[in-house]
Amino acid sequence: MDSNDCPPIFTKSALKIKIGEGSELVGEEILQVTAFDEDEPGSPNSLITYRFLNSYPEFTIDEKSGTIRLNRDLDRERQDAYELLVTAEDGGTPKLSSIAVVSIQVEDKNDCPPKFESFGGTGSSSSSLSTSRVVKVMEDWPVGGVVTQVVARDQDLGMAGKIRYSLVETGAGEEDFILDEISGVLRIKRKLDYETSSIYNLTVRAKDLGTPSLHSETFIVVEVSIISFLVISTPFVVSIGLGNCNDQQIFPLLD
Ligand SMILES: [Ca+2]
Ligand SMILES: [Ca+2]
Ligand SMILES: [Ca+2]
Ligand SMILES: [Ca+2]
Repeated sequence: MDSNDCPPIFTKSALKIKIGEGSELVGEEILQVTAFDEDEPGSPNSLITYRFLNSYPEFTIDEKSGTIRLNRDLDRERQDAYELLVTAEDGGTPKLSSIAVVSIQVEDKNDCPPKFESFGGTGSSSSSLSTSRVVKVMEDWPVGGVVTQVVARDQDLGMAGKIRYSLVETGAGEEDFILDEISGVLRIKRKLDYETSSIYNLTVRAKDLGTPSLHSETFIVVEVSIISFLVISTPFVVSIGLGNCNDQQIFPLLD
């Protein structure tokens, strides 16, 4: 009469695999764990059941075969590694079991396009709209003067997360501006002239250096403010009766 004196033993108690992120392998077998039990073949004492001790919705295990499948897509930006604890338990009384560890590393793919951050204006007033950013510049802002800076982030690794900025040619007068492809700083390239162009609707692209490359776009509205030497910027006070008559302001009477 066999007694249950042998626990199931995994052929490998520690396994490491790498899986690319994404959904390509959903439903597929990614590996199989195997254990042996030396008690009487065909008896409950050697009948093995596989289970996870910790559970993730991303993985399932077949109780009888030890086959581990991918149950849903992996996203390296959400979780880049898993450690699955698998137990193999026999059907004896009492039950005996052992544990194996499956380490899964999620490999990166270029699945994140660059994402523009909220706006930071420079040297001029600014406001942020949901789809475009408005920057006001005086028409005498010098060539080379900074108008604004765009910043985008990309969560991918390596080249897939490196960003280059550019002005998209849409015929909106982008040749009057220059955008630094590394820093995202927008500067004036040609002297602005309110009478020629008082508003620009620029399209800015951020692309990553992944293969294939991903990109996104945002919009900058540059409003050119006219320079008027007649503008009086401070509250005007007419002084009368103080000092001599040269201090007094004299206005023509209008009909
Ligand atoms: Ca056993
Ligand atoms: Ca991802
Ligand atoms: Ca990624
Ligand atoms: Ca990317």
